[in-house]
Amino acid sequence: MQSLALSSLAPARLLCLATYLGALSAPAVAQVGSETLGLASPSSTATLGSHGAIEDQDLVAKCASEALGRPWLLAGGWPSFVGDWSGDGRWDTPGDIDALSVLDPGSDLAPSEIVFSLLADEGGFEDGDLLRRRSDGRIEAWLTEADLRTALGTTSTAVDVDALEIGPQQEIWFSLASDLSSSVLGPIADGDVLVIDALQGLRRAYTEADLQRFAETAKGTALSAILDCIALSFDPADGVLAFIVQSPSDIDGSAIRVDGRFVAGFQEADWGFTSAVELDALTLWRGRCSPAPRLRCTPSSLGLGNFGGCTIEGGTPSGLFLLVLGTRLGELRVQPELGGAGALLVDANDPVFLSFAARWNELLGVFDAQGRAVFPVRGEPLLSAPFDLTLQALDLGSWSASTPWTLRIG
Ligand SMILES: [Ca+2]
Ligand SMILES: [Ca+2]
Ligand SMILES: [Ca+2]
Repeated sequence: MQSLALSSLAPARLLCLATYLGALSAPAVAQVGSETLGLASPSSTATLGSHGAIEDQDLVAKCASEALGRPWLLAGGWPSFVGDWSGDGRWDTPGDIDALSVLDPGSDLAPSEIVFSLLADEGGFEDGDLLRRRSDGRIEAWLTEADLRTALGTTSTAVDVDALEIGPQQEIWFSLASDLSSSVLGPIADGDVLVIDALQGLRRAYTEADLQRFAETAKGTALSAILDCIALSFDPADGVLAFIVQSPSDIDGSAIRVDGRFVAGFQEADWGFTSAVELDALTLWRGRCSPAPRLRCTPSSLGLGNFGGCTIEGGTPSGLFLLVLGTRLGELRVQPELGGAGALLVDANDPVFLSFAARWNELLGVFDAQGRAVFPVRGEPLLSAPFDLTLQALDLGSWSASTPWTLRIG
């Protein structure tokens, strides 16, 4: 098994890893068909079988054909996704993601194609802002809460988007976290589904009572009050809108269609959570199922000179992987067909990345027969401490990027 220590990786000759990677061609894998893929976030900490705890801000992924969900972006990966949005020099972790949509559902997923909303104001953003990660690694408001207030005809600052789907014409399907009085639509319930589009402006697509009826049809029985609509997505199989409700507890993780059916492969039990779970964010799209190898390091904070350990699971059995490290965030898309997490999150012009890339042959590792690899890391003063380091692994056998992990050094 490959053993790696950052202590052995002093800057040396400059050989650009991007050039090296560009010279590699993607493996000639058989073209697999597309299917329904999903990303979701729980509303509070839940347990996903052997994957362990999934927290409020975590995103789990699932293909319709998979028996269980799996981690995609965890608390340890988020800092490499949002960077330093609080401006204190350290990368940050959002508290809770409560709405999520893929911007371009016609493609394989890359992180810059996700729009999301926060449960609470943080990082200089409002809980009603719709946020997107730019390809240069910065988070921007794709649509601001102020824009929404204008569209809704309200001056209330209590506008929190808790369900989101961006439609094929970039129209915004959403639901609010709390009831609101709108000068355009009158009273709006937190279970109503609203739409803003360029032609018609704001309209109410479905009422909370409509969703109650659809949920009861899907379940085949009368239900207690659904209380709230907390996630929205079109079913990519045929474009029918689907939603998740806050209650009752046995369907608050299931995607229910407005024609009174469940989305195949995305009922609550299909995710494989082994504790009670409520999914407060969901997005479905159609693409190639490409599970990302999962990278984790413990501890996430390393004092200078201290050792920690990293594990990759879900890699190609007995295949090669290449570790990619950097201290500046960007988006190094090696090739458009890169699977797994869909992109490498480091900045290709980061001097620390380039110094590691110069010794890429020392960053090669081998997965064991179970597709697992374990290696040590040591906190080295690559920059003046404290600083953050992002790590990803590139599975050369499946040509997929692992989930990111963030090491806080110093
Ligand atoms: Ca959440
Ligand atoms: Ca929100
Ligand atoms: Ca709602």
